[in-house]
Amino acid sequence: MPENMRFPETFLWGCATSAYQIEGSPLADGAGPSIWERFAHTPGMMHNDDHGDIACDHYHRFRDDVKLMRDLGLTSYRFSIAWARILPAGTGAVNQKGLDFYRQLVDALREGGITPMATLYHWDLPEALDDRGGWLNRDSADWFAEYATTCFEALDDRVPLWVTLNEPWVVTDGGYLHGVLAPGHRSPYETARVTHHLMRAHGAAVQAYRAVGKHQIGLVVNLEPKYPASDRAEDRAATQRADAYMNRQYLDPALKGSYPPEMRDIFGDAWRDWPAADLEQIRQPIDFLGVNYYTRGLTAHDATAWPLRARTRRVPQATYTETDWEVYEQGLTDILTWVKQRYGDIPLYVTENGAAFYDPPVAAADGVHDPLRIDYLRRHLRAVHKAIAQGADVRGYYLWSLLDNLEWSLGFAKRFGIVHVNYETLQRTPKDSAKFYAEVIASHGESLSD
Ligand code: PNW
Repeated sequence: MPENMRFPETFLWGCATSAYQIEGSPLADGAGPSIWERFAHTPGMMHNDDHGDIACDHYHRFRDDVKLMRDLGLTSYRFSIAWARILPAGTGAVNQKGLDFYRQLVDALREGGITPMATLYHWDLPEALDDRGGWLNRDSADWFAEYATTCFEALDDRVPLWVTLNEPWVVTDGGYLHGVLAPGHRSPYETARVTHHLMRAHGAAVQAYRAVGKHQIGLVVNLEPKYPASDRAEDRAATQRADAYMNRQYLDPALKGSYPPEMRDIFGDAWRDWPAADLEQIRQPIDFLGVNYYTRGLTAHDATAWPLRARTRRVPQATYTETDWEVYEQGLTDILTWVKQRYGDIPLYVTENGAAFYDPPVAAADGVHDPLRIDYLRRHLRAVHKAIAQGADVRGYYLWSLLDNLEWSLGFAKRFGIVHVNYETLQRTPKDSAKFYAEVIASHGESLSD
């Protein structure tokens, strides 16, 4: 007898996207430029010189995209709000047209019975704030709280689920350590500082929400369970550092009020001990935690890998996605149950999970066949079910992504969507994986039993 894969009746079935990756028209209707606007138009930063000027043109086609979501049977949708559409200079004057766009989107979702989850920061800091030091400026927490409050006041009557930050680790590692994401800096000193300022901003936004909001707010982190590549002591120590760096660096301050002890070992002088009052501000009770999961890290010691002295090992017999991530679904079960074990009972959402595999730029007459993506999704949805069976309080799953979109500096070449986008015509074509997901949703997961 196959195991019954039915999910709880109230489980939310969603897709996730982010503003700069899908909307296009980043400067329309009074919006200010963001750091991604600047980065994407800096020669050499983007694959194929791609940029978000048009992207999926969701800004003009959002009603059609909501129709696609209804056809899929989605019960929730996670999107992000572009800070510089709301506050073109980052602080100060509010741009009503920016708020109107998101209000219309949210109203269309609700008419379709789709619960909105809004992310306040998915990497697109207003350029005007970057010119004032951006996340390196200690005032950034206040800037963020001002922006967050503006959004709460305008939209909390119709948005029941809020996210402060998307993946602070990626912001710091990609944006300030390795320079592959905006704003493209490379400094361990900056990285350590930005981590702390992002976490303070998170805390400040949660505090602001308690003053004006009536629903739920949480944090989204990308987690990668780290496993030692061997039993050797140096591989085990490297695994601990990698886990501290990617996973505990954000969850420990948010949920326990301290940074992991390994941080100084990793960053040396660049790490600082922060004032206790800061840590208190960071540790605000949150209503849920969002977990983005793509892969695991089989970890080995490597003295040349700066500054972590650890590297993810390739697994010869494993399947890899187009972004070179090992397909390892057990890692999703492991990380969800690890969160419960380390941080206690907290409502969880899988706020992103999905894969880029090769799909042709133009859909064929009979659609887009993406069996590898279906296989990836089936394995990971079963892994979520397994985590629930083991006691993790998982309340929803958001597939990354609804549409093929701008995969940041990797450009449009990496396709994560279950709906294909033709970037010449902007035509949408649901892939086979969209039909697969619609069946999962319609059967509350029971179709995963086959
Ligand atoms: C996430 N990593 O980014 C983001 O939230 C999305 O905007 C993005 O499109 C999606 O995943 C797919 O990449 C990540 O290196 C980027 O571990 C890098 C990592 C994880 C997540």
